[in-house]
Amino acid sequence: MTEIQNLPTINIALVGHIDHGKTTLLQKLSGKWTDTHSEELKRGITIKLGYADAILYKDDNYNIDEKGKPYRYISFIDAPGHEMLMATMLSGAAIVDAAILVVAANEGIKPQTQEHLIALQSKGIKQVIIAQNKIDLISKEEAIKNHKDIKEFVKGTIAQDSPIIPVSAQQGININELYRAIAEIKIPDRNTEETPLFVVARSFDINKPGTIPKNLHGTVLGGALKQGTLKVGDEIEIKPGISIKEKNQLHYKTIKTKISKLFKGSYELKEITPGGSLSIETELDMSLGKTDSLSGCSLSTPGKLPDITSALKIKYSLFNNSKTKILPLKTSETLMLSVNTSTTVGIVKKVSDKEAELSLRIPIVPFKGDNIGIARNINNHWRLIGHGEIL
Ligand SMILES: Nc1nc2c(ncn2[C@@H]2O[C@H](COP(=O)(O)OP(=O)(O)OP(=O)(O)O)[C@@H](O)[C@H]2O)c(=O)[nH]1
Ligand SMILES: [Mg+2]
Repeated sequence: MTEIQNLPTINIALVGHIDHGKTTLLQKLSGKWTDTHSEELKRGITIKLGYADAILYKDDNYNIDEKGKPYRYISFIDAPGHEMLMATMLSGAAIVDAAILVVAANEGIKPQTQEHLIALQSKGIKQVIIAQNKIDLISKEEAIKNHKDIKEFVKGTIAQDSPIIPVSAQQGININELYRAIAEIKIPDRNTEETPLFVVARSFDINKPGTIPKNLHGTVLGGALKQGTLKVGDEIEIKPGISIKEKNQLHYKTIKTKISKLFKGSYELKEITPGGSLSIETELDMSLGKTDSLSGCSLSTPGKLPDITSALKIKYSLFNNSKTKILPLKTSETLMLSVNTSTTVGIVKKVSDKEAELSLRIPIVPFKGDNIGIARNINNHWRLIGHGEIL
């Protein structure tokens, strides 16, 4: 157990265009299939974030078969590729340190290959590995051509110097090389002394039907600890908290509770520090966290979180490059903003070419300097057009 706590830990998201093989690759990397919801199985696509943890061992090769010495603890997050699920993908990107961008070699660069790379940038992620997948479907010449296309595509982006690793997720080809690249990702400095800050990406009820009341568990919050340390027994505060409708207006009520259990993946721990997919079991009534109702919230010890706000001032830049021209932001236009694991919609009140002030429909917990993804509604789809920082 202490071994788990002391293993260097990294959170990695799998991102990329729909059907390019993220979930299949994650299954090979972690040994687990993360698409489990009935709708996901029926449609063959990922809808919610998937979670799978693995311990990487170092022997002659890196492996997850317990050969050699434990080297790293990895929490993988599987993101959906469907264009309508970009907000979910962004919330996943908010809780990772690095990403694997999956590109199916037989299809090449597609709209969400590009959009997800931009999303990583908007979340401040700098470490990217590119998995050139489905190489079993193409010839050597096509693979070389696709490799060149990928190189061209990443020029001038955060993935400019990323390794491009040819794999077949389905056939299990070259997964070792991917493990090696994962082993080489630099683990960010973890700050365990600062005020704790946990961002919630999901909330759920873990009780089985028919559990007798005295054995009932409280609401569980899953996400990432960005800084600090949390211990069993700690008092915590959750913001914006629960929404209450009064006279047709939504109000938010901060929640106060206590930590009853802590988990890193499926391992129960007495305290947690940053790194890994973490879950906090609270003393809250289990009905409060049902169906992700608390996802997007921030959590800390009481009195430490900033007041929630519906008025936001940001500094921003648009993703203009030689291929895409993005129209400037306009006053009165509606934008979708992704802040940590939360998504909100805001109306532009004031704008210059570098800064903007927005009025938000759902309030956020504003941390100065936090990254923001900015999306605009284009032909009924939210498209990422820029990124910003809270002022
Ligand atoms: N031939 C071949 N097929 C693959 C490979 N990897 C994945 N597939 C197939 O591609 C299809 C899509 O795979 P998924 O892993 O569900 O793709 P995904 O990227 O997770 O899709 P979304 O989550 O919906 O974005 C499935 O039928 C897989 O069996 C591969 O390396 N080779
Ligand atoms: Mg998938």
